[in-house]
Amino acid sequence: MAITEEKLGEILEVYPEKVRVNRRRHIVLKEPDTNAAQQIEANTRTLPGIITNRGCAFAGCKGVVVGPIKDMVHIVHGPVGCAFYTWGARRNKARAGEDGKNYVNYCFSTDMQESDIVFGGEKKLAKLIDETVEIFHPNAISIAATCPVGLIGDDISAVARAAEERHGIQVLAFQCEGYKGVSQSAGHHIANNLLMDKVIGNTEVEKCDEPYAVNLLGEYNIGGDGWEVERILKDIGYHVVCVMTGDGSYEDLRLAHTADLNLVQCHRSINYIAEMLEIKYGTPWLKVNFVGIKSTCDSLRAMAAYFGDKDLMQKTEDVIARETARIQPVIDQYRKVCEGKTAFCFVGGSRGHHYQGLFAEIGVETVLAGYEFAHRDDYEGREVIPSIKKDADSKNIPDLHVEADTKRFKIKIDPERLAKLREKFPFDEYKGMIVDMKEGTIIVDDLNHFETEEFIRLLHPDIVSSGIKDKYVIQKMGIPSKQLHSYDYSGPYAGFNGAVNFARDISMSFATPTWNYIVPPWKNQPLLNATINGDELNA
Ligand code: CFM
Repeated sequence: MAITEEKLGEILEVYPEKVRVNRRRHIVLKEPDTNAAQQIEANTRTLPGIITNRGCAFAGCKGVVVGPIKDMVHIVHGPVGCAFYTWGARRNKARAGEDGKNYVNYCFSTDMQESDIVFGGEKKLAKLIDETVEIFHPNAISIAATCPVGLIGDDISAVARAAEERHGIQVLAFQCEGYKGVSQSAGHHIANNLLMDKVIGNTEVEKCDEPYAVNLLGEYNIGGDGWEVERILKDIGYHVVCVMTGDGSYEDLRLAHTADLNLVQCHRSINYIAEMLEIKYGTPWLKVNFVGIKSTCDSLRAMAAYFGDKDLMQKTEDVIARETARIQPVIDQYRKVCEGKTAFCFVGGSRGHHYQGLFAEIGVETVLAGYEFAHRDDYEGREVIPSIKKDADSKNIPDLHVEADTKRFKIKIDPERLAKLREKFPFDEYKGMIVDMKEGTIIVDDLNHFETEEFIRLLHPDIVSSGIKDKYVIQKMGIPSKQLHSYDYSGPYAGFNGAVNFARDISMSFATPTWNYIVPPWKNQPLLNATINGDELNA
């Protein structure tokens, strides 16, 4: 059943009027004219009482952007629960580099107790830093502030400065208290600012000696995604200077200014660094998407076009031909199971868009999609950025002001050639999710649990891709639910091998006999109600 304004009205009817008006602004019914700009409200506070899937600023900073950097120790200054829930669950995998350092498997926390809240936790934090250096010898340390730290006023920056002097390594203090901002998105911004300010370029190294040097931004190696992307890039002949931040290292991050091109996978979490790298060092960025076969091929071709080298272009085509010939027959088999099915695709801030192409490649149509915490530009495209109104919450996170580095700024590509490439490829550009969605589909920002159930009842999707907070509610409704945050212990799903894994896992979701034991609610309800001569008819 397609969604109509009337049906939508019925779903929202139960809300009090103010809530109804608010929620309606977060929902878009895709209109036929794809050129007509459709506006959505995003990155504003979730209304009290609504059960949202969102996280907090601390989660976005420590859990998402900073946490995966493997040769640093990441200290959570706060209660142990904050540390635990931003540690293992995200599946950002890492292997030790040449120096043997990988602390991603450890969870570090000051484990604040009542007495620390009353008397302050600075001494405890300083002691933990000393012990950490003594036992683990990390290349650098991060301190992430949780809510109580901001409330009691512990000065983590002062503790960090003193520790830097004592130990001679960088200690970065992230003021990312959970309550700053409306979601984890605020934490991404805080993390981007400090990494840009203190880490990137903090080295004597001026240039990279390898050809085709790229940074991979916004790739967090969930389930090994980054490893599959790196496999492909290295096969073609690229040199990956650093990955931000999946399986990434502090040492590599310092060299990020030496790359010739920045690749942006997740626009939401890292666009700030991409922009600042361009201003400071003159490095353009390319919006890539390594989820889905076509998107992967498109991204590889855009990269090759940027470098403009004939051999590189040929190698790109060779790898694409070899990989697609290898995987397509396998995907085709799985497609037989999935063909004609429909999906909801609701994830955090970029995957709600990125996975739609991969779903389509296995024959699954996305009928509803959305983001937990994205901004309007992730829905409508970057051209709306100047028109996004600042509110008290967004003003809370200052923009870091950067200027061209007088010594290191370098034009990497002839501006005229870049302008030409822009006509064909998304350099410094992201057009957002809405433009890629079909007429009659629905886009929902900050989808909540009530609306999830109501849209499922109305649209009867065959699979819902979402997260742990709603997975089991959905499955109890008789619908397979695929976590696209953690991949349910599977993956990688990126690149060519990832596409095969995804096709296998999704077809398995459909093929399992489990669903014979659970009846979706609408299966017990008549699809048609009518009366003939006073008698009720149900069909
Ligand atoms: Fe970027 Fe992410 Fe996402 Fe994100 Fe996240 Fe994640 Fe995500 Mo979960 S950085 S916005 S804050 S792609 S943890 S790896 S899956 S919500 S869609």
